[in-house]
Amino acid sequence: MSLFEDRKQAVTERYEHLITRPNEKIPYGNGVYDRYKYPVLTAEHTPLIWKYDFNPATNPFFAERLGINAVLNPGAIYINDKYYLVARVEGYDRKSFFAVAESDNGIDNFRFWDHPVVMPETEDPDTNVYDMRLVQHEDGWIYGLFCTERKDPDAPAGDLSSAVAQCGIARTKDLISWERQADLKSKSPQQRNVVLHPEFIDGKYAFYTRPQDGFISAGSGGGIGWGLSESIEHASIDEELIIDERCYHTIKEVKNGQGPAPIKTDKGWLHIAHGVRGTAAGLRYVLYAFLTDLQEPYKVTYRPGGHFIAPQGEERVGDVSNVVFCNGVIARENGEVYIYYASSDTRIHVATTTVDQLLDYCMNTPVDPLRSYDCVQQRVQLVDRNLEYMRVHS
Ligand code: M1P
Repeated sequence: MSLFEDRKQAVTERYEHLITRPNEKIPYGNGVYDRYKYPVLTAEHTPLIWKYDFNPATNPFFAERLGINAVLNPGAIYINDKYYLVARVEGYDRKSFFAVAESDNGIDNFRFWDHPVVMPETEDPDTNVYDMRLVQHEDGWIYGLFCTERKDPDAPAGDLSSAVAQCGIARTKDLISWERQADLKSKSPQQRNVVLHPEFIDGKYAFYTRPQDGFISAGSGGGIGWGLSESIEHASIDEELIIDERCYHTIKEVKNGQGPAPIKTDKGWLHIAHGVRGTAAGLRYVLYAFLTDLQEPYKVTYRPGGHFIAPQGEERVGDVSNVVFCNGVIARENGEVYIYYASSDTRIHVATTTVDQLLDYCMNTPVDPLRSYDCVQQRVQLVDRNLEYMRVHS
């Protein structure tokens, strides 16, 4: 066999084995959700035809021509009995693009479609696009809101890092053809982690936002915001209300951001978000959860303290270590919930749970009392209640 055929066969077999490998639930969990042994998508899951030239005349060594560096931060949606992820795929050249992968069960066997998404542009071309939030809106469209990043036009000469992040908006019926709308307008110089609420509020489109002063740093801004727009074709928010603030000495001290669109339940809207704090080893991103009012989704009703998911084991290491990030969740009508989170900006995992477990978590986890003394009191109360319960029931 030629070197070309030999390598092609070995690489193809390894790829097929990877994308058909069954996943395994890690036993015991924490009673809130279950993690799985294998990531659901990695750079290695991307189709070989995206990376290799399959013609031996032009690629005698069966060498990679266009590498993929990472697969992360997917939007998620369940349509016609299938689980779809619109993943952020990052090439070796650092540019991200979107691509759809589908699975029958949501926990393994995700397979990318042959072609990545060709996202139309506005008159102001995007340098980089990433982190799509998929929303089935009650207006009948599926929306994808994502970050569009461009070089800061006001950056001084020689500054090749400063960028402006804004919210790109596109809509689709089939995840194949996308209609790009105008970017969201707001008063904030930077907008990332913008999410469309699935229902109209007062007849308007409602957005979760994250106003920031800088591309990386919240500055005087930050927090999860909320705003309304008459139009989605030319979305514009005049007033942003901060509904979930950053807070000193918590998991969201440096910044935070809404994750996927919230899940509607009879007890309110269930939100998954990310919180960031600074450490000697750099920023640490964890996930947290909260519940908001059913009629007034901008009013937080329950704030469980601390993190909901934090990077663990191998999840802690990657291109941007010590990060978990979530912008995709699937809530089935039967109450099952699939949380898709990326670790360290490198790979995608799933955690499974139910709406009942998430509501129990939100409504019965004590709030962060913000001071060590009060945290001890909180724990002592739990210990005392347990000892009393065990005494009575022994
Ligand atoms: O590197 C961690 C994350 O950083 C950004 O999130 P945020 O805007 O909250 O800082 C995003 O670029 C995200 O993609 C990335 O995972």
